[in-house]
Amino acid sequence: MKRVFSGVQPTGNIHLGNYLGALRQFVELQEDHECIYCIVDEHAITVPQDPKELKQHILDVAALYLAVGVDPRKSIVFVQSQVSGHAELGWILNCASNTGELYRMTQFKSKSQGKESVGTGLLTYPVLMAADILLYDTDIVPVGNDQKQHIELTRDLAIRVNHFYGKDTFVVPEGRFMKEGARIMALDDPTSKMSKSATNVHSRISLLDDNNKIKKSIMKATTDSDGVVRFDVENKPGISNLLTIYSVLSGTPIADLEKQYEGQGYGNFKKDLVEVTVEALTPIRDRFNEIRQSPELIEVLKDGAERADAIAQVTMKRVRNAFGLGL
Ligand code: ATP
Ligand code: LTN
Repeated sequence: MKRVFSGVQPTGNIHLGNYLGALRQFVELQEDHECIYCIVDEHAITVPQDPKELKQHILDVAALYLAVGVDPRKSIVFVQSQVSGHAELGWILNCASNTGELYRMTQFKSKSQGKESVGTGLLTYPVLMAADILLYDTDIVPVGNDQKQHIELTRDLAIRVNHFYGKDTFVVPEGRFMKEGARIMALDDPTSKMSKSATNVHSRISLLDDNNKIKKSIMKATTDSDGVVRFDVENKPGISNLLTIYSVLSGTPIADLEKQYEGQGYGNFKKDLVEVTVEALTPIRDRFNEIRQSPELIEVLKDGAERADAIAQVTMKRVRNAFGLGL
């Protein structure tokens, strides 16, 4: 069975972008792959976090994994900081990377924009991500489009190390991206991606938003003035983004939706999208509330960390040996 690894940062609650771009794949893949899903708390501290809030967010994201359908009997679910191999391999890979390739990362460029000095973690963060992936001899990494460049870097590092230290040091992984939903855009600005950390709460729909908030955010969503429900990312990015969300959540092809709303303007379309979204998210929210309270959640994460650590230790032994580290 091929091995799958992916992670989500506990920097806030999972939104529709995370769900449609990444988590939907997590659930699909666990049927016929060996899946490892991580809550990457060490990534979250690349920017300052409130320690109490971070602890809560870790459990929120874990509960959301399970609420969307990740099954701990099929997949390993754990918290990154509970397996020390991530930080250790992160260091080793730092020494195999060069600053030039890290400065080129578009996420680093946008997060450091205009600042004279930024946290070192923000620069070296993709190396830790590479460590997360390579630590488990991962074949497939299900992620959103925004992570493409980081996956490429991971592959480059694996190939480079294999070249210098032996071709069997690392498995070279591949990214896996959805055809529809790999890049859900912000509702208030369809030219930038929906994100957990954007300040405007109406830029995103969190999986835990109540029905009123969902309605407000969708009704406020930026569209255009020509009032035609048509998919055209270049000229009509707002309505195209909403069409994508509608299509994926309802399972209706975009072409059918265009026909259905022909000559109707955006009002009806948005109203129906509110309904479709509420229908999709209500059961997730209900399951979340149940799981988040349950003492079993911690047990799942402890058991997951143990199983992950067992795999990680085998890799670390091999990697230390390849690099000539230790006795
Ligand atoms: P932040 O805004 O705090 O950087 P984020 O919303 O980008 O967070 P992550 O935890 O970094 O969320 O990402 C988790 C997964 O969700 C990744 O696989 C990422 O590619 C995917 N993802 C994030 N945003 C989107 C989006 N707008 N559309 C599709 N997939 C997304
Ligand atoms: N960098 C990712 C989160 C992340 C990840 C990973 C995804 C950290 N480690 C390993 C896949 C595999 C992000 O910011 N979205």
